[in-house]
Amino acid sequence: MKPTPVKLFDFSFSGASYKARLALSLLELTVEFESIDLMAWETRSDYFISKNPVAQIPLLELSDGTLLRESNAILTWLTEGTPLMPTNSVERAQVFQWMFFESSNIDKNLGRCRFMETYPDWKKMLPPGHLEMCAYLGEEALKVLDEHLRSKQYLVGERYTSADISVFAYVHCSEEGGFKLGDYPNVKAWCERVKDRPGHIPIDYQPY
Ligand SMILES: N[C@@H](CCC(=O)N[C@@H](CS)C(=O)NCC(=O)O)C(=O)O
Repeated sequence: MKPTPVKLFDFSFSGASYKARLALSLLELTVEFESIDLMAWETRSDYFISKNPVAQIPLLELSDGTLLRESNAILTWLTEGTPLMPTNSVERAQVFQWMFFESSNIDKNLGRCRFMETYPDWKKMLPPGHLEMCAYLGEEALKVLDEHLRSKQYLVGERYTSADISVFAYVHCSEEGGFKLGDYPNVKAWCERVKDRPGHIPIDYQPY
């Protein structure tokens, strides 16, 4: 029997955690939430590291005791067997293609710029030029996305999938990191379509 999700270790500001929070809402799944305060270094506490040695949220606890980490793996597991995850092998591969792109090109660039602009004290921890490189690579990622969405409503197979959830998480709030979505009209229109989906919740919605 497939285990059920029971608890999400989460933090409101975190775009990675938002992917899991949004999928749970879209799928009408109720879980317990435990806030792990990034700014108070709670991800580095002995309590949390005993659950996730990588010291990162999100972390999803399942009814059989499994602890699942990595937002895109959590998203894949939650949406498996639902309309949010295609069954066609090519479309599934395309969902993963966008999730890997998200992890390497979006989270690392748009997500990092948003974090550093929101908490500028942390900028001193970065090597010189690092944030400028993230800003440049973030624009490159938005260009790829905007071109893809020129003739498409959603990222894969013309319907809303977990690829859209994954990529939306850090793209829709990228203006907080200094990006201008007005420069990417297809991305901006896609963000509005995603926000209109039944069950959608904003990133700062706190279910606890
Ligand atoms: N690849 C991971 C990244 C998760 C991640 O970067 N989590 C951040 C918050 S958004 C975190 O927990 N940082 C705490 C730390 O590094 O101490 C995923 O997608 O889940």
